[in-house]
Amino acid sequence: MQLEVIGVGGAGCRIADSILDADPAEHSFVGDAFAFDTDARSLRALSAIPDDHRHRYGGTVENGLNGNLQRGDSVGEESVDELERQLDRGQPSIADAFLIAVGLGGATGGGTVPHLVATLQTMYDAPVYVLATLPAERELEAPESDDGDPRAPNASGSGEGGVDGERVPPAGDGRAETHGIDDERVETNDTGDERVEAAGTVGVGPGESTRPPDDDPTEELEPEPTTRPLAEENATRTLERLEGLANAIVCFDNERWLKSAEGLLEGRDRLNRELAARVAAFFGATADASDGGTGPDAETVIDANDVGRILGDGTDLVTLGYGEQRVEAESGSRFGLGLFATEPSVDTAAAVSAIETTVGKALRGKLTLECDREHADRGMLVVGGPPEWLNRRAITDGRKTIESATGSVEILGGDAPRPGTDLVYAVVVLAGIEPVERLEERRNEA
Ligand SMILES: Nc1nc2c(ncn2[C@@H]2O[C@H](COP(=O)(O)OP(=O)(O)OP(=O)(O)O)[C@@H](O)[C@H]2O)c(=O)[nH]1
Ligand SMILES: [Mg+2]
Repeated sequence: MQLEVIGVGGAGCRIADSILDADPAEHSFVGDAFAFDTDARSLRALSAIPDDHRHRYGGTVENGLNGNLQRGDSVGEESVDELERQLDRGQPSIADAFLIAVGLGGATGGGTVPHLVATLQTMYDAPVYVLATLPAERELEAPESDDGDPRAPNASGSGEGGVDGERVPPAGDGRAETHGIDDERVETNDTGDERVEAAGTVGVGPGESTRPPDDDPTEELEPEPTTRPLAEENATRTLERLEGLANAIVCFDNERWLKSAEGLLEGRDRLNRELAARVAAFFGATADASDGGTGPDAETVIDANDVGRILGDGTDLVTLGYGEQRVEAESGSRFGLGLFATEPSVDTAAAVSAIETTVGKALRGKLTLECDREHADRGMLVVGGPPEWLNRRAITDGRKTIESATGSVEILGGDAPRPGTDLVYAVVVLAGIEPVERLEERRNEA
């Protein structure tokens, strides 16, 4: 299955970028990836999406809409035809589905996505799925600033009043150091010791260059807001707008995935990688030989129809679970062992146990959006890994485990043989998971 991945707004573009980055060469599921934003600086900071698939819109809007959803809605409405035409740089007409990534707390993404989804629904037959992040509570904090500038960041954007770790002030010119996109420091350093944080009123997230772009050295750089007081309200409104438009909404709850003292700007690259890895594990399983993939075919292939059946078309919420375990794999080539390979020598009990473990982690572990497993209406299990480890009976048992946890009889199972790898992994997709506590609380408040 081939997906047309479209990111809208800062979060959406970064997530689309991460998905393209995680798209496995041998089982590529991304047909095209696009990034649309009103903020040129955010677009420039992307790494995987090619330049001609990045598009800035919104006329005179400079650095995004800073959470003004009403403006986002009008800009989105005015721009949707322009955005839709951008897609012709790729091959949207042969896509099996669209996946539109958006951060629900913002204005650009949140304002545009309902218009874009509606337009795609009328232009194409393929289903339109939305991949949406829910804001973290620590973003809502009113900014602490002397001059009342709503863009001035408070300490690291953390709702808990900042981290205890040592602050490293920005370099002498008032700008934080430039970090490359590939800078792994955010991930490798959990203590925050080496973090470059906002001091005073200039704040930038790691992985974000503060240098003016080469083409326009005079461009004024507004700091990115570290708090978004309207994020939760925006999220609720945009979710409502999507009702009846999107086929399904895959959710990712930033609150659950950030570490306790971590600000969004610090943690977001890691979060995006985690989310992209889950998306890739799921949709990568749907990319088979007919998509130009290589290697052995799955015993039970999941295709676009299966995905459509499980995700549905009633704007149901969807959550993803993931588990993996390293195993000792045959040292075969990635391109399939073929008929002439020596007999694989994996102990059945070990294979069964690896699958049981990963399915358990995927089902009981942290989901992209926490939900009561029993509420899921439909689901899917994909087990991937070295072919000799993919024990059929264990996969069937895994599917039954999910049936009994959810009480649903609509659970599909599939496998994804990956020769030459040493990971057994399981992805659990749960659809129709409402009521979800995280959202009900907000709705009741609204
Ligand atoms: N997971 C994740 N969430 C993000 C990221 N960036 C922002 N968010 C979330 O997405 C919400 C919206 O932020 P943006 O996507 O930057 O907003 P936007 O769509 O660009 O809208 P404006 O900047 O207000 O014009 C925030 O409130 C955060 O909850 C990211 O890189 N990853
Ligand atoms: Mg923005």
